[in-house]
Amino acid sequence: MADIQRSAVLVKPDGLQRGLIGEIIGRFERKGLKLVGLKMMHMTDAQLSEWYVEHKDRSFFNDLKSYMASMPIVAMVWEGVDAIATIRKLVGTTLGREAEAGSIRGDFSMSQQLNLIHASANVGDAEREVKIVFTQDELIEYSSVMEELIYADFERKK
Ligand code: 3AN
Repeated sequence: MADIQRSAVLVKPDGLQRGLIGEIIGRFERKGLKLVGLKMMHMTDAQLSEWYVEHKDRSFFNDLKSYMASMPIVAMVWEGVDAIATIRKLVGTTLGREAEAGSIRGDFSMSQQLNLIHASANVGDAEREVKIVFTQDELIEYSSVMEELIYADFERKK
């Protein structure tokens, strides 16, 4: 049985400033993921405190929030079978200079903090994160003509 999931993705300030939005979206599109939400925004301190709640006691928490609030970001929601783990693999591990070659961080980042992109770590985080930046009517339901080329029939049945 297919597990169709949604993942919240942010192109962080460094990704936007470095002109990597198209590159990142292109990788997800080519993989076969489906875009269901997209916007450019400034994240507020309140949104970031909620977003990074698991890091609230870490030394880098305030620094991370100010960097994320310093410039606009692009927020997206991508959908697909097992989308959460699939996207984490495309993104690569946290420390850019050690991330796997071929991943987004592995190909474009050297840093632990300036690592270009955020992607939900698990189903609970994805549900929480999507709600922090998107309202229900900003998530667009549509059928993609590509789906039957990307998945076999049995994989597309929920
Ligand atoms: P990931 O984004 O790979 O899931 P997390 O959840 O461990 O990584 O960390 C969230 C974000 O916090 C990272 N993307 C990175 O920007 C920042 N971060 C993580 N560890 C550090 C650190 N030791 N120093 C500074 N920033 C960090």
